[in-house]
Amino acid sequence: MNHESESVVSLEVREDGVAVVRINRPEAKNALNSAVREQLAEHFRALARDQQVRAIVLTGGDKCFVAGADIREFAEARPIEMYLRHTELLWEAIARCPKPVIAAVNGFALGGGCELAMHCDIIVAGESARFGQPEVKLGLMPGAGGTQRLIRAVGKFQAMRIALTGCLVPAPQALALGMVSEVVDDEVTLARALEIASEIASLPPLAVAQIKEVMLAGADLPLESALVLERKAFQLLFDSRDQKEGARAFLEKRKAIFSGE
Ligand code: CO8
Repeated sequence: MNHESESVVSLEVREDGVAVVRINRPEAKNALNSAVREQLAEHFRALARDQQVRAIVLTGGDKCFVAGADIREFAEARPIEMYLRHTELLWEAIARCPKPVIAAVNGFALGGGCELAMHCDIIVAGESARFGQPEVKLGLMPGAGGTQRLIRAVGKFQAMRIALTGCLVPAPQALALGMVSEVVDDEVTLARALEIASEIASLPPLAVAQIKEVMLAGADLPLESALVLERKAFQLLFDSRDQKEGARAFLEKRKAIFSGE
């Protein structure tokens, strides 16, 4: 690692099975330097394997989600140097996380910060949050999925407008475009994300994991192949105890007790 080992990303695992990953670099608006990226990846890799963890909340705190990649770290960089950083391996740790990830976004989610939010499965935004892909203003372009995830989320004409102008997208507009899942008062962003995470954490984890995997993998497949994938995952769940318990509890008019198996 080519950075100081200070902790810029904290992790808390709560009793309800929700993990809270918090980026904490306020002096640089939580910009993603190599320390933040590596620590994020380390936490996500560990959380993916932790059986106690059922859902993850990713936040940058009350003031700012993430103002992008750290511009200082690539101001003078050359292409081979950028290639050798292999930051795609760090992003992959988040993209491939099998547990649902809920972003709690207050303040700015710009550039790599907007891309980071789009790596998540659900985005809760505070009413004054602002999203954007301003890389074009730096002579750059989105480099961590921004062109592709944005166009898939909001369609061609809004994605082009946002990426080609580098404009800021206020949270209510982001909601109308389908860039975020919910907009809430700034003070309750994290609480609402935790509430959603906690609800998911109480549900059968095998079903939750299959839904996430099939939705993400299927979105990039031809419909017929995606439907086959869905059917196979659906059938697989009939081997889980939680499926039997869910059906029996419904028929016996009682609350299901899920074991996670
Ligand atoms: N990188 C480094 N430092 C930053 C960044 C950043 N992205 N954003 C803010 N900071 C620093 C500022 O330099 C400043 O530091 P200092 O106090 O030492 O001068 C401190 O944070 C506070 O920032 P401001 O004084 O600018 O605060 P304001 O409230 O006035 O403005 C903004 C906040 C609007 C967020 C403003 O800081 C800004 O525009 N930041 C840059 C936003 C941006 O352009 N982001 C895109 C970066 S490029 C990118 O993300 C490419 C992603 C590709 C990913 C794949 C990589 C391989």
